Amino acid sequence: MNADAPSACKPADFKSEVKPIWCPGCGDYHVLMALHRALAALGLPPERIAVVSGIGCSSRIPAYTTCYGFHGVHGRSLAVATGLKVARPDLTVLVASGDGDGYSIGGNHFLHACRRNVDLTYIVMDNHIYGMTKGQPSPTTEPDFDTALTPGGTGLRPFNPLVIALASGANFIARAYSGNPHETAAMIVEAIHHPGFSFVEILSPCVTYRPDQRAWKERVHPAPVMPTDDAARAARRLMTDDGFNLGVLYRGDRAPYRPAAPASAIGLREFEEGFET
Ligand SMILES: Cc1ncc(C[n+]2csc(CCOP(=O)(O)OP(=O)(O)O)c2C)c(N)n1
Ligand code: SF4
Ligand SMILES: [Mg+2]
Repeated sequence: MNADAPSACKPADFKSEVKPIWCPGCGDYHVLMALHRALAALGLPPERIAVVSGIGCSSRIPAYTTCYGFHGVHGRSLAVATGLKVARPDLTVLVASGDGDGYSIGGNHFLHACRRNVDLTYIVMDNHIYGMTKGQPSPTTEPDFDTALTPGGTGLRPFNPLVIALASGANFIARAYSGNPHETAAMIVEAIHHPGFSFVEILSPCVTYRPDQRAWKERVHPAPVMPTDDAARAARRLMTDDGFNLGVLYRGDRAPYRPAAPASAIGLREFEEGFET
C-alpha cells in the first residue's frame, strides 16, 4: 500500500486475525470496536499507526489491530511509545493501558509523559481492578471494595487520574465509557488530532472480578459543562467530579515537545560516539 495515498480503510481493515480472549461481556471488546472505528476515521493506512501497550487484559489490544504493535513490559508502555514517537514523528502513536499498568507500576511514567507533552494518545481502560492477575485492588479501586484479598477493603483513598494528568501537564483530557462505542471512537479521534499528550480514560467494566460494574451503564452521564481550555477551571471541575462525567473535559494549548532532529536521523556511529566521551 502506498503510505502517502489517502486511505479508504474501513474499521474491518484494522481488525487483525488474532481473536480476542477476553471474558464474554468484558468492556474491552467495546473499546476495541471503538478503536477500530477511530482508526478508520483517521484516513491513514495501518502502517502509519503504532499501538503500544504494557501488560494486562487491556494491554492485549495491539494484537487485535493491523497497525504496528508493541506489547511491552508491565508499566512501561509510555516509555516505549515516547521513544518511538521521538524517533518516528511521522507515525501516529497510540498507547493502551489499564489502571494497574498505567497508574501503579507505570504511575511515574504517566506523570512525566504528561509533563513532556510528546504528541501521543494515551488510552487507559480503567476497571478499578487488576483483571489479568485475578482481582487485586488497583490505585482506582474504591476503599471499601471487599474481597478475600482485601477483607473490608483497602481503606485507601483512590487515585484521581484526570486531576493528576491535568496537574502534570496533559494537553487533552477526556473520559469515555466502553458501552458507548460511537462516542468513545469520536473522543479517540479528537484526542489523536489534538497536539501533544492526550489522555482518554475509558471506564471499561471487568465483568469477572467486578460484576458490580455492570451498573456503570446507569451511572455514567454526559459532563454537565462544556470542555474548557482554562486549566484552573478544569482543576476545580475535576476535583469535584463524580468519576462518571463523560466527554472532553480539558483542551490545552501547550506546544508539544518535538526534538530538533528526529532521533532516527542521527546515525548509529554518531549515537555510539555520544557514549564514548
Ligand atoms: C513487572 C511485573 N509485575 C507484575 C506483573 C503481573 N501483572 C500482570 S498484569 C497486572 C495488572 C494488570 O492490571 P490492569 O493494568 O488494570 O489491567 P487489566 O487486566 O485490569 O485490564 C499485573 C500486576 C507483571 N506482569 N510484571
Ligand atoms: S478478567 Fe476482567 S478485564 Fe480481564 S478479560 Fe475478564 S472481564 Fe475483562
Ligand atoms: Mg484494570
